[in-house]
Amino acid sequence: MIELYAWNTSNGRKISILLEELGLTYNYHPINISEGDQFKPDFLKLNPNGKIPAIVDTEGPDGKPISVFESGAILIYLAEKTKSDLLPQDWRARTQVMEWLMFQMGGVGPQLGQALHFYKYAKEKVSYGIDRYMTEAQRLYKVMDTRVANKDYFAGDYSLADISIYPWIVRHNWLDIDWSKYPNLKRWYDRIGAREAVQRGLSALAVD
Ligand SMILES: N[C@@H](CCC(=O)N[C@@H](CS)C(=O)NCC(=O)O)C(=O)O
Repeated sequence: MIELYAWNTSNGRKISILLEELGLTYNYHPINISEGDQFKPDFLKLNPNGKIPAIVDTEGPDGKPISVFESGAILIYLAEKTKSDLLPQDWRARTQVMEWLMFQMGGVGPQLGQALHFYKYAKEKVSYGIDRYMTEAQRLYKVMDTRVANKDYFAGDYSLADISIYPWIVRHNWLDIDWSKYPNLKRWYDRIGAREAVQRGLSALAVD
C-alpha cells in the first residue's frame, strides 16, 4: 500500500496522476500547506525539508516500509517498483525521459513556482519579480512548445516526463498564458488531459 502525503498542488498532483496511471492503491493523507501541516514533527520525519509530496510504501524494496520525498524521486521510485514503461529500461530512451524530468524538476517547477508567487499570490506587487519570472516562464513555455512541435510526448512515448510537466501547465490560466503563442504545447496539453488516469489524478487530491 502506498501512503501519499500531499496537497492539491502541481507537485502533489504529479504523484496522484502516476499512482492512477499505475493502478496502485493508495491512501491520501492531506497535508494542508496553508495551515502549516508540512512543519509538523510527524511530517518532518518523512521530509526534513518540510514540503509535500512524500510517500510511504508499506512494502519497500526489502519488504519493509520505506519513505520517499522529492516528487522526482517519488516518480522514479514508483515507476521502478512497478517496472513501468513510463520509465523505460532501454538506456537511451531512459536517459531522454530523465533529461525532461530533470528539466521539469530544476526549471519548470521552481521557475513557474516563482512566477506564480510574484504574479498571482504576492500581496505586494513587485514589478522586478513579476518581470523576471514571467519572462522566464514564457521562455520555458517556448522551449516546451518547440520540443513538442513534431512529437506527441516530451521523450519518446508517454512517460514520467509528461506526468511531471503536465500539472504545472494546468496552472496556465493563473499566469494568463496566451495559448496562441504556444500551439504545439496546447495540443500536447489537451492530449495529456484527455487521459482518464490524469483526470482521476487531478481530482484525487481534494481539499481537506
Ligand atoms: N522539489 C520539491 C518541491 C516541493 C514543493 O515545493 N512543495 C510545495 C507545494 S507544491 C510545498 O510543500 N510548499 C509548502 C512550503 O514551502 O512551505 C519536490 O518536487 O517535491
